[in-house]
Amino acid sequence: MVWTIVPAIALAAIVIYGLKTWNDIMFNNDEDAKVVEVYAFQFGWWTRYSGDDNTLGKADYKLITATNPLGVITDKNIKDSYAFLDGEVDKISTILEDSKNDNGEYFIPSSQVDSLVEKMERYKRQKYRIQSGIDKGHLNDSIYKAANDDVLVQELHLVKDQPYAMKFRSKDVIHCPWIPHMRMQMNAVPGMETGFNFTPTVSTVEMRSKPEVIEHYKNINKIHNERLNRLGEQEEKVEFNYILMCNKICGAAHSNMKMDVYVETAEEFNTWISEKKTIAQKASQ
Ligand SMILES: [Cu+2]
Repeated sequence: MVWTIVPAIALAAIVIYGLKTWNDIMFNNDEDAKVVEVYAFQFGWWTRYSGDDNTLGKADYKLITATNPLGVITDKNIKDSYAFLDGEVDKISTILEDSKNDNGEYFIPSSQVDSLVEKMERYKRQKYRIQSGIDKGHLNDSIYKAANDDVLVQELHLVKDQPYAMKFRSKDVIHCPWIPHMRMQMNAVPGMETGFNFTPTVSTVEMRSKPEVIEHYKNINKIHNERLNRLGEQEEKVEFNYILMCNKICGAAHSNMKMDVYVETAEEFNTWISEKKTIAQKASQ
């Protein structure tokens, strides 16, 4: 009997404590937490700050273009997508027209015609889906206004002791944003949003002044510069930096998925972010 009751109580305690911690991290509705998105793609990262409204603008993969890597929904991005899709359709129909002889028959293989037509239909469908599901016409500016003050960058700056609500998305395959020094990671899964709450408590500068970090980097610099000397290159100093990297084997350049992370003072952060353009500012250029 005692072998049943004692483990049962012990396990119940562990499970309840674990569940409480899990809920604190995953379903934390702290309104002071700043919302920041990290977006994964093969092979790199985007960081999106939610701006003064602390709300990320909506996004949809159908709007992803070279100039809108996260598919953020704004009136301009919708129009840009139409222009891109129409352009692709025009290009293909020109190729098809130019592939006909004087009798109006194709002189290229029919398999090639089929694949061009298929491609063209795909672009048309994509435009139709944007028109029917995303584009709300003159209401776009009010419905999607949360995106206006969002800021897109490719590094992660965090304010020390500021609570954050991190959001993760992926463009293509499952990635795993991981900040090893903070012992935190979360899968970024295509088609859904994941996230957690956390508060960075040790700044980059403080980390650099820790004896064990100094000792560790002394060694790194020694090895690094021995190598540079061997190669006949200029010596350099490597300093501690937090890093966010991918912890899921996601493809050939998986190991390139690194992004610098800075934990700094609010003043430093504000100076840094004030030099970045918001989505609305970029759109009006
Ligand atoms: Cu990855």
